[in-house]
Amino acid sequence: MEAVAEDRQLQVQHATERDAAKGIAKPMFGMESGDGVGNLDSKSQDESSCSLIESLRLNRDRGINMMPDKYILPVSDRPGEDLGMVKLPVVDVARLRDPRQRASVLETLDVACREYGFFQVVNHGVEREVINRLLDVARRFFELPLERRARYMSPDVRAPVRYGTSFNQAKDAVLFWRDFLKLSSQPLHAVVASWPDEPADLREVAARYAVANHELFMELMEAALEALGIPRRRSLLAELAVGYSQLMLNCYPACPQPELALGLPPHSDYGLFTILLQGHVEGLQVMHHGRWLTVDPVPGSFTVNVGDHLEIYSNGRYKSMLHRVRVNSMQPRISVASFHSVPVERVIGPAAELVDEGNPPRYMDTDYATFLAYLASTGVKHKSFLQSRKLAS
Ligand SMILES: O=C(O)CCC(=O)C(=O)O
Repeated sequence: MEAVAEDRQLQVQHATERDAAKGIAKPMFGMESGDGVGNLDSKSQDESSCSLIESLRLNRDRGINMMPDKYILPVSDRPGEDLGMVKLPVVDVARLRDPRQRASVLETLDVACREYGFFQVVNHGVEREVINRLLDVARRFFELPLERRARYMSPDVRAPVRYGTSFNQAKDAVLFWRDFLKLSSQPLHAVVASWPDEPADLREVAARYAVANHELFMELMEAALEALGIPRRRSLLAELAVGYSQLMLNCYPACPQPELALGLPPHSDYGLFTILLQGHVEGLQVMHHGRWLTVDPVPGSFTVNVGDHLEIYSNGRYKSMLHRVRVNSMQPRISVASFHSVPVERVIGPAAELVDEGNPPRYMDTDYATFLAYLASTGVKHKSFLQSRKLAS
């Protein structure tokens, strides 16, 4: 009963009221909002399998304003009623750096990671100019003509630079309403030259962002280890300094019938922490006490979530929660997710200090290769990878 009462407090606004309050913006990509549902012709079907943005652009040029069938989810998988916003705990990094306030911020972080698996980060020190320029250059990349984006298309989920569509395009029975550009960002000096050279400022801006974002990740990991009661893990922190890092630039075009589709399906993330930059358009929803609630895109803040690795490392104390992305008919949405973890060859399991007779290990050791093999073979839906690493209790 308490959980239900708490959930009610979290529901502050209904989506339609929020949309009305924000006003309507013109879509940048593709179709105006409309209510027709139908099939694309076969050429468009082929092209839309490479890029959602492109198939929407083609349709607009032909005056077609319809929801393509291949994006229409079965009724049971549709987003359903909007249940309102979640008020995530706020981790203030400026306060974390103040020795007098650190303990109370660590407490907030600990509660957030246990109960929500998510928190907002403010006063993080990443320059506003870098953040704004990254969102802007991401938008300009997705607006490039297809042939200039298509150079980076690859069916290989292991490719360090990859432009694609949906969630796991090769495996998705119904496609998700998203195009993405994945940029591996470790080791930065070695990979930057393989990033797209258009728009001309993409490499410079994304590299500046990647450095600042990784520094924030290191600071948050140090804090999380302290909150878990295992501070000063120098060897782990040294590994994280050269660990796995990747930027995922996401573009969710305006969708003519958002109630039938999702930008991303319910999933959890693989790494330790994901640091998400959202523009001003909402869409991220988190599972909280069995309900999908929307995260407010607080300008200038990051939304951080615990990944599967941190749930495993903390032996289940911290939760890698399901999240998904709703789309809307009003305007496109850009987000940038930064995934961070240990080096790809490193095996991770529950920390020895968090395991004893009363707390036996709850997860098998795992590594990135196992995850990628899983992703390539089955697609990652719901929490299935993490579930596959759980030991029977
Ligand atoms: O776009 C978002 O808000 C979330 C992105 C996400 O969950 C992902 O890239 O895995």
